[in-house]
Amino acid sequence: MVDMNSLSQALQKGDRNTVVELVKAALAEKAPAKKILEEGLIAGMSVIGDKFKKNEVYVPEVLIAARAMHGGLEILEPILAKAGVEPVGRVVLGTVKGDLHDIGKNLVGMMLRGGGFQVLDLGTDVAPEKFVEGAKKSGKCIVAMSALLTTTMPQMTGVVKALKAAGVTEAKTLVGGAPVTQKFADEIGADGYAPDAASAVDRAKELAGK
Ligand code: B12
Repeated sequence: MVDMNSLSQALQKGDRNTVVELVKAALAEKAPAKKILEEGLIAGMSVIGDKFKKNEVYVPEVLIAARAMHGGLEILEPILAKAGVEPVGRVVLGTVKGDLHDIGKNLVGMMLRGGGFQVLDLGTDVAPEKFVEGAKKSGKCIVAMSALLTTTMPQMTGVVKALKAAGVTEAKTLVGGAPVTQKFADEIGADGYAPDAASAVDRAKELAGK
């Protein structure tokens, strides 16, 4: 029997090959895909998330663990989709208009996927209307915005306003990026702020009501 803890451990070490092998072996033993996802992959990624918050691991370790996670998810996703397993929530993610920084955004996206969210990544330099379009497509979702420049932070205000103007009331907004603060989030009327990728998952879960 494949032990979910060894799968979690392999993910934490960033050992993609072992993760892929163990996921395949667990499926061959008829372990439910949801269990493999929750007790193996998501459990491992949340350990990495906690360590990242405490500065016990750094960006490269998170990226390697996320790559291993991705290996496992590729195998599980079609099975989960067929079984109709609902994601924890949907996130429309992007770096705001005029801003090309995407390392932090990508990390946030990886951790959110690791937390069981379905992520629509719109990339960088995303105009408010693109966020609105993505949110309309996704229905009940979280619009997550990243900004690394003080000059592009005001774009977040634009997105919050554009969502309201378009009547997209089902979408919550989450903001982050090095210059962004809780105070700024409050000022622009965003629903949430998180200082790092691991906390982003906690906030997103709160916003999704999970
Ligand atoms: C790498 C980098 C670049 C790369 C970007 C490559 C890429 N693909 O991303 C390049 C070289 C392209 C670049 C360009 C520029 N850069 Co630059 N860049 C950086 C640098 C060194 C690191 C940013 C980074 O990736 N950090 C690592 C990640 C993991 O951290 P992070 O982004 O903060 O993300 C974390 C959190 O903030 C949070 N988070 C991030 N997004 C989100 C979103 C949500 C929803 C949530 C909840 C959380 C969250 O979680 C992440 C993970 O924990 C910073 C300096 C710094 N130390 O921050 C400057 C910096 C951001 N850049 C700066 C500048 C000025 C520029 C340029 C204008 C330079 C120029 N004159 O051309 C251009 C602008 C280009 C543009 N239009 O965007 C300034 C910004 C100053 C300011 N206050 O506005 C900085 C601070 C450097 C400095 N000290 O002057 N840059």
